[in-house]
Order: sequence, then C-alpha cells, then structure tokens
Amino acid sequence: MSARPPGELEVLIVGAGFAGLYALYRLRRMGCAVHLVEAADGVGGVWHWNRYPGARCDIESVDYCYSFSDELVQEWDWTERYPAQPEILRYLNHVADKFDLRRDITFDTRVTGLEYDDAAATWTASTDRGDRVTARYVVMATGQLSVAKPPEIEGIETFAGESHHTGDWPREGVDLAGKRVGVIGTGSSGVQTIPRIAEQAAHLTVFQRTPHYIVPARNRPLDPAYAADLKTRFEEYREQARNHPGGTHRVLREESALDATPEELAETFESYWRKGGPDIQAAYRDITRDRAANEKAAEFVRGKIREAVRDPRVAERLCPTGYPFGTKRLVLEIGYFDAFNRDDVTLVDTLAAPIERITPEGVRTAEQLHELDVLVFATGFDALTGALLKIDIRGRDGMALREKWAAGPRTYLGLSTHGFPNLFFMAGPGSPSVLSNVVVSIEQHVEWVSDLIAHLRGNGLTRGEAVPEHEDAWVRHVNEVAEETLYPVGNSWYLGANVPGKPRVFMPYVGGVGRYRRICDEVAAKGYEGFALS
Ligand code: NA7
Repeated sequence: MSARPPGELEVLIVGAGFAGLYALYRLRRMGCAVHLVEAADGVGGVWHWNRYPGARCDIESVDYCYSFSDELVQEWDWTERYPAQPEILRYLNHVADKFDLRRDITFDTRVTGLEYDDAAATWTASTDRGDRVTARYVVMATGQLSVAKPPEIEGIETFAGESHHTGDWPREGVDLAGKRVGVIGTGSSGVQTIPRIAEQAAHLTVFQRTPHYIVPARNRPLDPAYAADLKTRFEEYREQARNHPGGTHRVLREESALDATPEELAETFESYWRKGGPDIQAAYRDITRDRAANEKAAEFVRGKIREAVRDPRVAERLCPTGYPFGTKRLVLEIGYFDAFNRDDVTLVDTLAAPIERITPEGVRTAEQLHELDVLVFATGFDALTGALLKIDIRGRDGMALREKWAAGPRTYLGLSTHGFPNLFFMAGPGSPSVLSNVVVSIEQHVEWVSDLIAHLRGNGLTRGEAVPEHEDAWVRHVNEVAEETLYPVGNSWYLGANVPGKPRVFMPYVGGVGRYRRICDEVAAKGYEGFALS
C-alpha cells in the first residue's frame, strides 16, 4: 500500500494519467506543495485500465506524447504509427521514473469527496481510505473517458461465465482460448478487440447495435528515419499542432465534396483510404458541416465495407446508415472487417433482434439464446462528466456539482465553474480536448492553469473563480459552434446519449485547439478576464 497523502497542501491533483503527471511535474517545479492521489496501483490513467487485447491509441504516436521536455522527446523511441496500450503505459512509467514523480503520488486511493471552505478558500478532500487532505487548489485530472459504463441489460448479474468491461480489463489478462466469447459494442474498443479475440476464441459472437463508420488504421512500424527527422524539429512540429484545430497536422482541404465529380470523389477518398487514419474527415471542407457532402464520404465507406466482407447480408448489417459520417467518433480498424469473413465469428444485429436479457448461459435476443463462456462489454464510458460527478464535489455554500450540472455541464473555458473556486478541470466539458489530440490539449490546460495559480500566488491572492456571465457566454459559444456542424445530429457520447437519463448537451468545444488556445491566451493577457480573483 502506498504512503498516505499529506494532510495539508497547496495543490491536490486527482488522477495520474497524462494530465495529472504533467501537472505534478510543472507545479512541483513552481515550488508548490503538491501531491497527487490516484485510485489505481500505478500511473497511466485510462492506459492503466484499458488492457484489453488490441487496445491502441487512434492518434499517431509522434503526436500522442509530451512536448514539455526536449530530453524526453529525444530519448523516447516509438515503435509503431499508432501506439499500443502496453507501449503507452511504458512511456508514462518512464515519465514518472525520469522525473521522480512517484514520491509525490499516493496510489490505491480514490478521492470520494471534495468540500470547499469559503472562509479559508481551501478544499478538503476525503478518500476511500479515510484520509482528509486540505489544499488551496485542486486539479481534476480524472479523465474524459475513464468511467466504464456497463450496458443496462436485464439479468447482467446472472451470467455464469466471466464478464469484463474493456475499460477495466484484468491485469493478468483473460484466457479466451477455446472459449465461446460474446462482445457487446462496436465502437473503438469493440472494433479493436474483436479481431484479436477472434484469433483466440473457439467462437466469437459480436452484438452490434449501431454500425459505426470505420476506416483502416494502416498501422505499421514507425519508420526510424522519419522519427529521427521529426526529433530534429520537434518543437516546430508541435507548435503547428498547438495551433491546429485538432492538435494534429491534418490538412483540411478547401474543396467542396459537392463540386467534385464522382471520379474525383472516388480518387480523393481512395487516397485517404490507402493512407489510413482519420484524416479522411478533412478530405473536403464540408464533410463535417453539410449533410449532402457528408453523405458522399458515408457512401464511400459503405462501398468499402461491401468490398471487404464476403457475405453480402453481413456486409449490409455492418454498413452505417441514418446518421452522418464522423458524428460518432470515427473508428480505426486493423483486421476488423476480415474478422467477419471467418467461420467462427457471428454478427448479431441487435437493432433487428434486440437483446432481451442476459441469462446464466449467455445473451438472449428476440430471436435466440447465444450461449457463451465469456462476455465482453465494449460499451463505452460515462464521458467527460462521469469521473467528476462520481466524486461528491461541494462548492460554496455546500452547492453540489451534481446539482449545478443537473441539466448539463457548465464551465468557463472548460477549466472552471462558478461556485467552485480554485477547482480546475483538465480535459473537461467545454474544452476541445476530446475532439483533439488530447495530449496537446492537456499540455495547454496544465500550463494555463499553473500560470493562473502562479499569478494568484505572485499577487498575494488566494481565490480564482469563474464569473457567471463569462461562464454563460462560454456555454453559449460552445453551443453555437457545435450547431454550425453536424456533430449534434449523431447519437454519441459527445452528447451524453449513451447514458440513460444524462442530459443531452453537446459537451466538447468544436471551435478547435488553436482557436481555443488563442482565446485562453487573451483571457490571461487581460488579467484573467472572466475570473474573479481575490
Ligand atoms: P463507444 O464509442 O461509446 O462504443 C460503445 C459501443 O457499445 C457502441 O457500439 C454502443 O452502441 C454499444 N452499446 C452500448 N450500450 C449498449 C447496449 N446496451 N446494447 C448494445 N450495445 C451497446 O465506446 P468505446 O469504448 O468503443 O470508445 C470510446 C472512446 O474511447 C473512443 O471513441 C476513443 O476515443 C477512446 P451504440 O453506438 O450506442 O448504439
């Protein structure tokens, strides 16, 4: 068991993923009395928990990494275009070791409550091990996709075999050899794990509700010459990403899909398909904004599925229709469609034959009972607000964050919310993080918030709180830019649509990482406009 956290601190950080580790590094260098509390027994955040076979990042490794230390950039060598979970976890462990972060981390300890004392301008955290920690500032680095959400299916607790959620996979792995395995869910996690499970199981049954738009990852070993060249100009390379809408290097083409001939469309989409990755969304300027333009990309993807899957009935069931391309997160695949050409993989369309219940023997749909030994829930996460609202957070006058956000999250810049001074969210709702290369967003959040803390300390101030009018204006702005796109049309976790009863609010900021950074910089330059500092 890890040592207990100190009782008094200047800054408490919750969560040891990408955001928490960097926040710890930076705040410690500023001379803050800072400590991090983490529920898991190691660092890594979501990469600690998502150990399912095939788990991999859908952002390229040369982008999905820190830039704050040139030494770190120079010494770390990624091996693949898209990094697999074990490699990312090794990287984060390397970071924790290199910067000696573990001495200020308490593991195996979950923060369960946070209570603000307005007179003292401090927060008191309580943990599941009975600790009470008082801190002036709290940095919530609790993750945007970190609360695994099992499906609401009747009888789920009665299943006699083993069942696991992809987002909480056993460290020792799961023996699937010779087993009858069922996977529920075909988002990024399901699509990654299905081909790997198919290689091991005696038989795999895939329960698909909504077919997702899926494009090839074309993963490959990273070319050492390319990686070495990037290292010679990494800062410049990263600076482009910091000012890019998605925090990457994707080029948004200026042409309209509606002006292109069928031949041009086919040729353009084909070139993206060959290259692999999510950039196909930027093949035409109007794919994310215009339904007719979007449909061109959607139909191209459907054509590819029909080519890839031998049984035309299965192919048709795998074809997404009825919602725009890219409005649920675009999924990258490695061998997914091939898996359905195997005799030992069955696709069950739960829109046609809904799951009625889980029984001790397996999954019963309207048509039949599918007998299973192992059941895998690739059913996603309570995204963006889940990890924050799991903690009983009480701001000024005992106001509960759960109450304040009952109709949907409200933040200023995604970083802060009125009534909860000195509490800062990393990759929170209202920030562009989840639609971006999240590490670029995280570095910006950590740097901006630690600069704000430095500003408060340097001016003898103890309190920074979002002003209601500025928060309202930010919420309006987040909604307005979302409405200019097709995103709110898809029934996605961006909207909370995957969690019954969750308010339907488009949570991420689609205005882009570069624009967001400029807004945050202007706010800081104007003496933290929109924050009441006292
Ligand atoms: P996602 O993208 O939320 O996918 C979850 C999948 O599970 C999706 O296909 C859901 O279908 C399906 N699902 C959820 N509940 C049910 C029930 N009750 N019955 C049948 N099917 C269900 O989660 P992932 O883990 O794949 O990916 C999340 C993000 O993590 C990913 O985008 C990356 O950014 C990393 P639905 O589409 O709701 O019909």
